[in-house]
Amino acid sequence: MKLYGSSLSPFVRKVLVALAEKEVAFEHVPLRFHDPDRDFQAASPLGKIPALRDGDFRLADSSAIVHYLDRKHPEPALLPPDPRQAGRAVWFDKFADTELMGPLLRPFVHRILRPRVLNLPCDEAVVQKALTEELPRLFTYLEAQIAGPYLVGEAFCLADVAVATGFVNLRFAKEGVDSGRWPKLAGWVESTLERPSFRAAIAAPKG
Ligand SMILES: N[C@@H](CCC(=O)N[C@@H](CS)C(=O)NCC(=O)O)C(=O)O
Repeated sequence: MKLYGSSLSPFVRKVLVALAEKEVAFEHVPLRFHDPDRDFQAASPLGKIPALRDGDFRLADSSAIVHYLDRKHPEPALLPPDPRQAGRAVWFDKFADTELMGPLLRPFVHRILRPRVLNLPCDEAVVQKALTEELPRLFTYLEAQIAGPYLVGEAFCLADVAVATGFVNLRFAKEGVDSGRWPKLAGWVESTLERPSFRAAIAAPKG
């Protein structure tokens, strides 16, 4: 099995965590999005990372890949068996992808990716807007959702992976969750990112 994509990407990291949790052997190809590699292009129709190749099967999109892996390697389950919990896990995955990730990544994109990789300037005003206007209401929502060590039910699942992964990029940009204002969220982020699977994913090749 081959996973394409730099571990700097929160979406690639999501798959790296899933593979580590399930202890699946794989080869990591840490290329950037839109890399011309033919095999990668065949697996990722839009040129986005991550993409997966498993024998003659190819798949793009972190959520699709995690669902595939969960069926192929069911233990430990990342989609909870309980219908309500499964629904909530998919909700948090979607929330992370469509609502949270944009503003959560802005400090990383502007302070690190644009100046160091894309040869573009950092717009600190955009970063400050994310930190002071866009993220607080999302953090307040998450704070209200946390009642234990995991976002959904009694076990680590897709919801934890999908929401926590972007906080790694926030850390790369030297920002974090204010533990005075959002204590449960700050604690949950810290303990989730300490899991061996997250530590391995954070240390994985960046390309
Ligand atoms: N929903 C997709 C998002 C993937 C994505 O946007 N990846 C970024 C890197 S973090 C990318 O490849 N961007 C290039 C582009 O949007 O053209 C997933 O979960 O895999």
